[in-house]
Amino acid sequence: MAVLDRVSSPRDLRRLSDDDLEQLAAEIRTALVAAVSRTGGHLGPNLGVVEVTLALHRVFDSPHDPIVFDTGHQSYVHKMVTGRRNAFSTLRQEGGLSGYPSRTESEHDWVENSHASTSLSYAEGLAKGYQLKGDADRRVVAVIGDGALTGGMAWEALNNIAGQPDLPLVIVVNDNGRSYSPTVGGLAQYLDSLRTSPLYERALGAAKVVLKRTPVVGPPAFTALHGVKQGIKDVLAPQGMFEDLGLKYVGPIDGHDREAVEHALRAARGFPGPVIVHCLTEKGRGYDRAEQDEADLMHGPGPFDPATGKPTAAAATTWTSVFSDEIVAIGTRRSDVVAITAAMLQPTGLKGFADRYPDRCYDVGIAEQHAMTSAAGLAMAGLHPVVALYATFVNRAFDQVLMDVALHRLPVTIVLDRAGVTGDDGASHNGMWDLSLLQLVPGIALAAPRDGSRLRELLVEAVDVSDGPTVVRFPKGAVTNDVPAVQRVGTTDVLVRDGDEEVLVVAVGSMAPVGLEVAQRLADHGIGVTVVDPRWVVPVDASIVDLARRHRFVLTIEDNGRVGGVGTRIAQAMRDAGVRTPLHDAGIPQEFLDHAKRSAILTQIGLTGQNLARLAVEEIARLAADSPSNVPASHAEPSRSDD
Ligand SMILES: Cc1ncc(C[n+]2csc(CCOP(=O)(O)OP(=O)(O)O)c2C)c(N)n1
Repeated sequence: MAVLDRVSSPRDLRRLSDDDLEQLAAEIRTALVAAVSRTGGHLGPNLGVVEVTLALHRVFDSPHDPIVFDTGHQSYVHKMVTGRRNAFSTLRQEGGLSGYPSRTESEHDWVENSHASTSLSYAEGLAKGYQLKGDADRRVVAVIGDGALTGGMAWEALNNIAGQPDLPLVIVVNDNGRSYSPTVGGLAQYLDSLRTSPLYERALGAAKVVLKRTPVVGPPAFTALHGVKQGIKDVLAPQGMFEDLGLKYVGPIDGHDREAVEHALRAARGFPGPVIVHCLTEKGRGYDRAEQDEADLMHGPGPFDPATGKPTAAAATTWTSVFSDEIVAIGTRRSDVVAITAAMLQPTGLKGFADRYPDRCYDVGIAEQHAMTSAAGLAMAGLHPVVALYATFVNRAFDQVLMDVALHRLPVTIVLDRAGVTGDDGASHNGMWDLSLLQLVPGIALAAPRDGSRLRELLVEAVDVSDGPTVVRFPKGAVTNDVPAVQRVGTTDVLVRDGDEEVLVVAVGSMAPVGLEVAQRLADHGIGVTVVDPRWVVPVDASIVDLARRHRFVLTIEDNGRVGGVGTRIAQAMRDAGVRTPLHDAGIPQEFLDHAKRSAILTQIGLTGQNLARLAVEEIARLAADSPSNVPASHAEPSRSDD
């Protein structure tokens, strides 16, 4: 019987022998590769934390002792040993296991995350809360990667933790030297100095022997352990950054030596204050395709063949790759264009630009806020920065866009990939807030390209703007076929003009194909329809208001939250101009959407041609009923034949 089959809760782990535990680690790795190769998901990060996770669950009493995984993408092993092993065939599938910790799944999952660098703040609050309530026997653990440790929130939390020397809190730094790409910055260099020194390698062997002999009960054990490690650390890293901050430090420890990790954790558990346990791990450990993965494609691959590591789906031209090519072309023409990524060079498509113009491309770590204000500084210096983020992560930098970029009318272009429903990664990865948030910013211009040609065109237009921020947002995945315009009015493309001016469909960006389907269905019902793509959705183009005035009903369709979205903004512009045409603003309901395929979610929330055409037909029928003389008789009854 596989050892994994004998583990249904962390308690079972504590009964296993060393041999069983070694066997278990191997079985978990096999199960991880098998599951992720079928469903896609986070592989490299999870292969790297197998021993650390086993050690954590043997030393701490989850869920009584909360274990908070930063970002949460490395929580699969934790899920496997907390009773969810048999559900892995449903990973990231509708109704199945989430790719991140999920409170509805298990009492062992304390937070719902995916946005990085929050674990230390959660942990600090939990520990402080238990302290206040007198729950002295509870220990709180945060597990944070060297990548997540580059985020500003982590530093804010460290500052607060360091100011509470009697706060019992264990911070496990899972240091694999990488975010997606190698982690950047001074902290990374500091951690690297601990990791790579040959002195450390030699000292580690000796230290392990001492560690394993150290009795591990309470503060004295910590002191003994710490003394040993202090000696090592001082040789290697005289600056002692963590200790200078006032935090106890244990490490570095070989994160694949489960026994050594356990010893360190037990010592840390017994210490009555905050302790950093620094574990060195290897991303992708145990699966050669992930270990030799310089481009870090195994960080979060789609379905792949485990034998070759190659994706099983045919490669398609993605929105990201169109952006990637165009930004290189722009960079070639414009030496003032510089690019910034927050630790996502490859995923945001900036790798090509970085290869071509290494001096003009900056990876700032998981630091969206800093990225934005640094862009403001670059713009003040006379450059035109392009900050490439996933749409969901721009939420982090709202104040910086508002006060640091826009207030100074600085020319910064923000490129948002993964805008709209992304689906598989669940609630926090959907890019459904950017248009609502960013349209609050005075002087900003927001573009939503409908296809690859428009993405290229709008990107060029965006970097040509010299007074204030511009945004270009587009969805995840394969780029759709180009949708030609029949006419351009103002900045707006007219895609369809069919029959009388009855329904005006304003299709935002990637919703153009849905708009076209609505038009086709309305035409089938003999209803006149105009479909437009505003291209620049903010500010609202005057021609949209003019068109709205001439039509009987306006339907806006956007892949963004309905509250404060483009539809609301157009309705407001219409009201301001005295245009009373009824408007329906179709978009994403203001809810946290469970993970599922994008197409399934769009259907579920009614963002389909069929549903929206029915809505428009019904509206035209209602208007006809209100004033029959204005509408051809053939429109009076809505048809439901295509329900
Ligand atoms: C605020 C934010 N920005 C960007 C990301 C995208 N992201 C997910 S994992 C990751 C790298 C995390 O590195 P690290 O913490 O070292 O964990 P590892 O994957 O190396 O185990 C990044 C940048 C994110 N999750 N949150």
